[in-house]
Amino acid sequence: MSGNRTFTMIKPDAVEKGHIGAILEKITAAGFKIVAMKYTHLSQRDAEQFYAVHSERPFYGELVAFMSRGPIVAAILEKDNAVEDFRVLIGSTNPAEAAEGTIRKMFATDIAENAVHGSDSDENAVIEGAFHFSGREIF
Ligand code: YYY
Ligand code: MG
Repeated sequence: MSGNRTFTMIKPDAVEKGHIGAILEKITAAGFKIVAMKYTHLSQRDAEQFYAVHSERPFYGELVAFMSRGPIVAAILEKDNAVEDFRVLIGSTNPAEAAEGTIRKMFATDIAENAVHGSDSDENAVIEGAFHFSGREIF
């Protein structure tokens, strides 16, 4: 996974609201190929580990509780310039500031429950993909 892949999750709020299909449609219509995907549920411990980089931030406890409250879709996506292009497709962390037509603008609840995750670097895309998928699950 180098340069042309990113990692995403459809978060519990968007799953609860029935947006899985619409979000996957936006992702594939934007030219991303799904190379790995699963419907799964993070334990509290999983969420703590995945977001360990934010452990000192004031929202960490809420973030962990939110991300472990229900099932998610995890996926690895492939496209040229995947990390940067996917961040553009999802929009700003705060949906109130996200551009029209972005996934967060369309489907997010608020800054804490913002519908989707997108890796912020090629290095983190590899780490986050490996957190969820074994080599045999990536095609
Ligand atoms: O990469 P991105 O998801 O856009 O934002 P991060 O700054 O990495 O924060 C991760 C996650 O934490 C964010 O998607 C929602 C939550 N969060 C929050 O609840 N409140 C904030 N002020 C900032 C982030
Ligand atoms: Mg981030």
